[in-house]
Amino acid sequence: MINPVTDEFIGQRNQRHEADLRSDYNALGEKLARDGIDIEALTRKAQEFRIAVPSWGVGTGGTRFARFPGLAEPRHIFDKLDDCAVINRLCRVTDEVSPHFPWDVVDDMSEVREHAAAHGLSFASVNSNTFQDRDGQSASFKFGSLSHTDKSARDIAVDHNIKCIEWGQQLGSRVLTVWVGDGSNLPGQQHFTRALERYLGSMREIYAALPDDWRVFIEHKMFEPAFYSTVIQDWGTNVLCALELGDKAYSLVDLGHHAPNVNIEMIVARLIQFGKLAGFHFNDSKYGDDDLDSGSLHPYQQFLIFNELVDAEHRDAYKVRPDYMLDQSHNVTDPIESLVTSAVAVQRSYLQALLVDRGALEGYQENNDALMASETLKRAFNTDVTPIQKAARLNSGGAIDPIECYRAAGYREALATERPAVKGGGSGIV
Ligand SMILES: [Mn+2]
Repeated sequence: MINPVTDEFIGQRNQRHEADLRSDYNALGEKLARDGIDIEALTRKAQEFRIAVPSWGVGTGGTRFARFPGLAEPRHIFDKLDDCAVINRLCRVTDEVSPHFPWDVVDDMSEVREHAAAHGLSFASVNSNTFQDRDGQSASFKFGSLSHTDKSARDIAVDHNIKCIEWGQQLGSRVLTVWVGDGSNLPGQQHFTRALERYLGSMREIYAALPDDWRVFIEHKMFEPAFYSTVIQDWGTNVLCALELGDKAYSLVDLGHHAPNVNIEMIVARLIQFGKLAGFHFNDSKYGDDDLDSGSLHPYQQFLIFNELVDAEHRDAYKVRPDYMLDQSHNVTDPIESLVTSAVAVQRSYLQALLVDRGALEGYQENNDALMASETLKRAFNTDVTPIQKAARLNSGGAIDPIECYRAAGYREALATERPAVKGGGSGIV
């Protein structure tokens, strides 16, 4: 394939920005030093930060109404990995890819692993898809999958999840993420308790098939595709199921899968407290969607979530560190650009949370100084950590200005002939 986003090209573009970066970095370093914060230590933390990208995220998404293909969209998992490699080459924090099955299945999965490895990529959690039927499937998922009233449909869904584990093993993954679209559209359509019992019965079979070093992440979602009720609708049902299944089951938080205005950072704190936080699907949301770019709308909420995560790190409260992943759909932007800026936005929240004066905050909390407790968080959030992020990328071989670099390289234009436009395809709305 043709790829103009080479290390050499990135290096050339960086030369235009290095003097400005040095000046901004030194100024921020002096400011932070007055608070006893070492900018070099923060830069190392920025370089160590990692967030996985979803294989489905690099395709152009759609809505329930239409999908407008972009230029040189990926045609299969190998093209998707090529795009993921470009994302990582630019921002250097996304060296893991989370695949979706059966979308990303090929006859010989070792080819997928080798293709990824050649790009320096490896695999995060594998995601099972039981929200659509395969060609010729003997029992439909129209009325559910793992919780279907028909055992033969449940069996197909269980078998698929077990196959996902096997494909994941071939890719070197160690986590299965299960999200089901099961639910109902009309009151009375489904017996809530019996549906959840059936779900748990299916999940116990999948859980029993997990290798010793594997975990299963349960993902809840309030609505969509079912619009009256869903079987795993919120974090409460999620964590009850994770507790029911056992030590290898954890609860995943997708930021867009809650009711509007829900205090997500508090849910995160609760899941950490009881050792059940799996990790995140990061995105942003305005109404009922789960697909906007991370940090594009509620950067303070994202910061408050990271405040809980850094607090937990500080208290050494994790049994297992949570996994970070982006899960968004890009209808009007180039997915590579959105995923790069979103990875940078999540990394920014992490760095801002590292700036919180935890000793001072605890003192204000103990003395019930509400205003100063809030101001302590605001002070960290209002610090512009951009120079740290740019320096981290430069140190790691990435682009100081990744979007400018990507656009200058002309990646899509270079691939336009090799990857002709196609209609349809998965919209990536999970
Ligand atoms: Mn998700």
